[in-house]
Amino acid sequence: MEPKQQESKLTFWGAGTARTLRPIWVAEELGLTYQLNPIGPRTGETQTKQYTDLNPKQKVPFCEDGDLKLSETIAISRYLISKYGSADTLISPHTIEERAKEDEWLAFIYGELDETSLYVMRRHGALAHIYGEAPTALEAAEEYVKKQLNVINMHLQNRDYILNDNFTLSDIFLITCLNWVKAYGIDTPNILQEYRSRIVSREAYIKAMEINQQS
Ligand SMILES: N[C@@H](CCC(=O)N[C@@H](CS)C(=O)NCC(=O)O)C(=O)O
Repeated sequence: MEPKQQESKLTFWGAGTARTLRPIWVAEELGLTYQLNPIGPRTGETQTKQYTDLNPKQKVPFCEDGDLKLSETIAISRYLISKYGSADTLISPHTIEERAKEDEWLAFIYGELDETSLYVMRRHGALAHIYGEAPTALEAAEEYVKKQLNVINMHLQNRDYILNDNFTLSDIFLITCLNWVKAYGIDTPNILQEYRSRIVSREAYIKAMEINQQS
């Protein structure tokens, strides 16, 4: 199947974080052409009037595709795949049941791993000067990360990817969190380390990492 035609000009805002990597990686998997404005969080670049008019949340990443303006990594990534994905690139699951399983994993990875634990570690670790010192929360969040990793570890015992045999958006979200886990030096079960090693050799990932580092 031919990749779907890209009609409008795609622009991303934001580079340099686990979250900004996601839309860039999706776009690379899909073979899209896009412009990147590699602004960073907490550099003042998200606080300008121009950017605040675009995204009142003053956060990255952000995506513009023609008239569509979109924030939130899950929404942006899903949109790109629904709009431009094909059987040769990345595709959303076909059936309602498969989509429900993808939702289940995305909600778990984003809700439990990213926001509830890794980002808590970031807020009260490297960003404690902004969000406050909270050593108990920091310690509890690390334990919480390990608990979630165990669940994923059990799930990946007999599978190559989160949704069985297909590389999907759930894997992109999980790898960006596993990179974060690695950077924090948190013990990671072997199965998850092997899973990560397999996926980070993808051409689109390597290219996206290079592009995301240009902040
Ligand atoms: N729920 C948002 C989170 C976005 C987010 O918090 N981005 C961080 C960088 S990773 C940011 O822009 N922080 C700046 C700030 O909090 O002021 C998403 O998934 O896109």
